[in-house]
Amino acid sequence: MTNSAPDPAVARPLVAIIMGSTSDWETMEHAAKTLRDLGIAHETRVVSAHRTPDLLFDYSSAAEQRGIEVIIAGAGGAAHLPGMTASKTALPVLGVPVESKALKGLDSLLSIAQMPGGIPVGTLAIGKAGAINAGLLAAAILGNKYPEIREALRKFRQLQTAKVLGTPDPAKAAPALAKIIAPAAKHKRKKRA
Ligand code: RP5
Repeated sequence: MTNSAPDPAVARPLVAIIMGSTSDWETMEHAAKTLRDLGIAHETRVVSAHRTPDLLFDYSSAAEQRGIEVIIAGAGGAAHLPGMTASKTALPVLGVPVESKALKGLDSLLSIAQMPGGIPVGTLAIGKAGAINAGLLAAAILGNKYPEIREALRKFRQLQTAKVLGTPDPAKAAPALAKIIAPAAKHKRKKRA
């Protein structure tokens, strides 16, 4: 039996994107965009490990029953959200270290990655790249069950490869910039003559 992925426009969300603060949205919106581009239904919520610990427990405990299949959790600084979420659910939890002002996200990265054996968090890169990759990794996990999602991910990868191969010379990839600069350079030469 094949599973068909629910229509993202009407469906129950398969992925939950949670974050410690609204200030994390600037980073986490890239995970949401990635899922949207792949047509994966998802929800987004602020759930703080420190400021709303009871909500964190309730949300994480109920996620599986509500039909969520992957949780992406982003947090910065003393980033306990992904690890504590993982401690309350058997669903795969992907952690995104948000770049902190004080330590550039190294604190977030270590807080999320250095889990004790027994409670894993799949930890991605700091910041935007990590948020995008969390979306792609969630798609890869779901792709094992939903063929349309696997296909969407395959198409994304093909397109990405074609884009790189299509612009092998970065100097030729910036004609717009050359057009802006060239007239000014001509003008300067005239003046000197
Ligand atoms: C963490 O503290 C959040 O994940 C956020 O990255 C950081 C700062 O939060 P705000 O003070 O901006 O709300 O819990």
